[in-house]
Amino acid sequence: MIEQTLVLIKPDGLKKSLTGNILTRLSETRLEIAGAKVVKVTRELAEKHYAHLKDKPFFEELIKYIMGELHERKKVMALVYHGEDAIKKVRQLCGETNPEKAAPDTIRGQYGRITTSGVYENVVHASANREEAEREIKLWFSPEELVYHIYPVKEIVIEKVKKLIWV
Ligand code: IDP
Ligand code: MG
Repeated sequence: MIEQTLVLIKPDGLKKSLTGNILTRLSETRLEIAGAKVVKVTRELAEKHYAHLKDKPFFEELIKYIMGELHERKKVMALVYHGEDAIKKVRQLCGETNPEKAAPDTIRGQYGRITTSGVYENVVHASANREEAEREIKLWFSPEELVYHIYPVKEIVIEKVKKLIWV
């Protein structure tokens, strides 16, 4: 089954200069990158992304973490990987949520840590299942930012849209 999955290189991954290493590990999956960009994460985006965790005691710290407030890097790298069984392949490579429990040869096992204040700094996010992947890809990317579409799209005409262009 051809799937797409969202990967985020979290602010700790960027601060630790792990982007290249993480992309190299992800290339082991032989999946294709369908989209990639650097995103400044607003509180609104962070809260939507982690909406399912809003009742957890670590929610506020998690929002600060993904917004980059713990790492002086107010951005994440967002990627969509595309191909056969993409969700499971990427998730397995990332490893368990708790970086101390993640197998040592997974990305989280290699590079993650738990801070003294209890945040799981696990350097990457990966969609957990098909429903989550669809919701997250549509939250982080517009169809125009992806080279392959597995979810239906439609064309609309927008007039009088304010945008930046090169002068
Ligand atoms: P996942 O990232 O493996 O899918 P989720 O349960 O969706 O795990 O949690 C989202 C993120 O919240 C995790 O990646 C981790 O950074 C953080 N997190 C999850 N559970 C805990 C916890 O028990 N303590 C501290 N942080 C946690
Ligand atoms: Mg999750």
